[in-house]
Formats: sequence, C-alpha cells, structure tokens
Amino acid sequence: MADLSEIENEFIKDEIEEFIEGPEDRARIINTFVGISPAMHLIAAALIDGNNGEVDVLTKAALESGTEALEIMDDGLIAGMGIVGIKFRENFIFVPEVLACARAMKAGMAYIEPILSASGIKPVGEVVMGTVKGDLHNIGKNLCIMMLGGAGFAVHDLGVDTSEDEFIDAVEEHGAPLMGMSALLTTTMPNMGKTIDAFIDADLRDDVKIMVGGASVTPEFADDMGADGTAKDAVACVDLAKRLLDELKKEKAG
Ligand code: B12
Repeated sequence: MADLSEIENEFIKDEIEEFIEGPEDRARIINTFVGISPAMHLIAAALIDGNNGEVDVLTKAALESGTEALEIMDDGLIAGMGIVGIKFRENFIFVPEVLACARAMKAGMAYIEPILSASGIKPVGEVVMGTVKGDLHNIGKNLCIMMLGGAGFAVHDLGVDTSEDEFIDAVEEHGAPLMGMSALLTTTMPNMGKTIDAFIDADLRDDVKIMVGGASVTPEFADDMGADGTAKDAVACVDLAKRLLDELKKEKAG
C-alpha cells in the first residue's frame, strides 16, 4: 500500500495529514496522489486553496506543455476536489470555501471541457438534477452537481422550483438513466414523492434511477416515497450515482 512519505508535494502531504482522518479515505487519497506528476500536484493544491487564478494559469500551462486534458482533469482537478469533498463532509471547511474551490474547478474545466467534448470522450453517465417545486435552495444541489461533474458525469441542471413535468421532459430529452432531486423544506419534500408518482404515471419509472437529498431527507423517507436512494453529502452523492447506474445496467442486462 502507498505511503504518505511517497508524496513529494508538501502542501498536499500536509492536507492529507491534517484533514483526511478515516483510514479508508486516507488510503484512497494517498493512492490518488502517489505517482502523479508535480504539475498535477500543483493544480490540485491551487484548487484546494480555492485559487481560481492559479488553477487557470497552471491548467493552461499544463496543456501547452503537452499534458493530456484527461490527465489534468483526473490527476489535478478531480484529485484536488476529492480532498475538498472530505474536508467539507467532516466540517473542516464550510460552504463559502467549497464554493471558492468550485470556482477554481470551473476555471480549469473551462479549458478541459471543450477538448474532451471535441474528442468525443463519453461521460460516465447522464444525470438530471433539480430542486423540487416550491423550493429555492440550491447550494447543496450545486455542490452535488459539481462533484458529479468532477467525477465525469454529464449533469443537466434544471435549477430550482422544478415541476414534475420539467423533470420528466429533461429525462426524456437527454435519455438520462439517472435523476436527482433536492429539497430543504418540510413543505416541499413531499414534492419529491409526487414527482416519482408522475414518473410512474408516465410509465417511465423503470427507465430511470431516482436519488433524493437535502438536509432533512432520511433513508426511511427516501424509501417511503419510492426513491432508489439518498446520500447525506456531495461525496456520498457521487458514490450513490455510480452504484445506481451499475444497478440499472445489471437490471437492463438481466
Ligand atoms: C441558505 C438558506 C436559505 C437561502 C437559500 C439560498 C440558496 N441559493 O440556496 C435563502 C435565504 C434563499 C433561504 C430561503 C428560505 N429558507 Co432557508 N435555509 C438556508 C440554510 C441557512 C442553509 C441551507 C444550505 O445551503 N445548506 C448547505 C448545503 C451544502 O447543505 P444541504 O442543502 O443540506 O445539501 C447537502 C446534502 O443535503 C446533500 N444533498 C442536497 N441535495 C441533494 C440532492 C441529492 C440527489 C443528493 C443525493 C444529495 C443532496 O448534499 C449536499 C452537499 O453536501 C438552511 C439552514 C441550515 N443550516 O441548513 C435554511 C433552511 C433550510 N431554510 C428554511 C426556511 C424556512 C426558509 C424560508 C421558508 C424562509 C422564509 N420564511 O422565507 C425560505 C424558503 C424559500 C424557498 N421557497 O425555498 C428552514 C427550513 C425549515 C424546514 N424544515 O422546512 C431552514 C432549515 C432554516 C431553519 N432552521 O429554519 N434559505
């Protein structure tokens, strides 16, 4: 197993030492950073620092020096975001810091995305995400979208106050196998269930896996309303999305 001492970048090493406490998280993050180039460490460090100007400059320079866009995305931007996600989940940093990191990620992705789409690299999967009808809270949803994007999903963001029909139209339009709904108000949480019922009525429920989330959404609530799963934060949302996609593939194959 890789060891922390094998990582040369002092900033990344300190971040792991100070903030990544769980043994599984630590092993995964160390493995991510061992063996990647010094330039990718610098991009990840600038992203963790929330420095969008630096990410912009370093990403451009890496591309100009011949580094592949995919390598910059995986070993620089996504690797950095992995640490940010855990720091947020464990309450070492809060929404404003995460939003700064998200801006930094965007600065790098502004160079990477056009290259990847021109080269026809397929996303991990298509996801439709939105905050349900009557609800204007979007910070948590946007964090999930950012992490999903970082993990290679193509995300179609329907924004806030999204009606049942808007969810259905978007899933049909993009042929998305996965959908996520967010709700923060006790008065709007039932709209997630109503949207799921609308998918059943439209005979589309078997074609799409549906995840739900928001501070008050429990696994029991998600189950009761007929969702396929919930996750308590943006890191867990990515794991859930991957698991649900796998499940759908197996169901379709069998
Ligand atoms: C910021 C905020 C606002 C902002 C929203 C700005 C914005 N652009 O989002 C503004 C000021 C607009 C606002 C308005 C209101 N708010 Co408000 N708001 C909050 C606050 C302080 C923070 C919410 C937040 O962003 N949390 C941070 C994010 C990162 O966490 P999160 O949303 O839970 O998301 C994480 C997870 O839940 C999960 N997740 C989220 N979505 C999804 C989706 C999927 C698919 C998955 C898998 C996971 C997932 O991952 C996320 C990332 O880690 C909360 C209180 C609190 N501390 O929670 C009140 C709170 C949610 N608001 C509340 C209320 C009452 C209102 C208003 C009705 C107030 C009023 N009287 O006008 C209005 C409603 C407006 C509307 N129609 O929506 C109440 C809700 C009470 C309740 N249980 O119903 C709360 C709890 C405050 C309180 N204690 O009373 N609010």
